[in-house]
Amino acid sequence: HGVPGTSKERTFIAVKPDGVQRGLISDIIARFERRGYKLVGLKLLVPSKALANEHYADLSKKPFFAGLVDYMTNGKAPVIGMVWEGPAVIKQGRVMLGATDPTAAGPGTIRGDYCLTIGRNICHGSDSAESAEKEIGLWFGGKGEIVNWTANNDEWV
Ligand code: RTP
Repeated sequence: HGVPGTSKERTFIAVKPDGVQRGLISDIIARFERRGYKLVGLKLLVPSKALANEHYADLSKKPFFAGLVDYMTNGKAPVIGMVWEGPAVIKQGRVMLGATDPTAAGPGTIRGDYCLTIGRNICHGSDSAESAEKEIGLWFGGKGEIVNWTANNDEWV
C-alpha cells in the first residue's frame, strides 16, 4: 500500500463507467503518466455490489447511495481501477481530478475539462492516506496485481 509522505506514496484512482463509456481512459492515464507518476496497478472490471458498497461505505446513509452503487455496478460500462505511485500522489491526484462537483472544478482538471454533473463525474481518487490504503486493499487483492518497478525518471539532467 505504499508509504505516504515518500516517493513511494500510492493512491487509488478509478475511471468510472461514464468515463469509460466516453472514451476518456487514455486521457486520464496520460495525465498521470506525463506528470511523472508511476502506474503500479491497473484493471478493468464491473465491480460487484459488495465491492461498491464497501468502497462507498461512508456514503451509505446518503439519498444518492443506491443510485451511485447501481451506476458503478450495473455493467453498462466497466470501471478502470488503478494504483498510481509517486510524491504527494494522494493530494495531487485529487487536484488533478478537480472538485467532486464538476461545476466547481477548475479548468485544466479532469472534471473541469470534461463534465458538469456530480452524479457523473467520470473519475475517483482516494481522499487521504487512510482511504488510499483501504481502497487499494479493496480493489487489488490478488498476488502480483501490484507491481514494483523502476521508472528511471527521477534524475533529470
Ligand atoms: P470521489 O471519492 O468520487 O472522488 O468523490 P469525493 O470523495 O470527493 O465525494 P463524496 O462526497 O465521497 O462522493 C463520492 C461520489 O458520490 C457521487 N455523488 N453523487 N448525486 C449526488 O448528489 C452525489 N453526490 C456525490 C459522486 O460520484 C461522487 O464522486
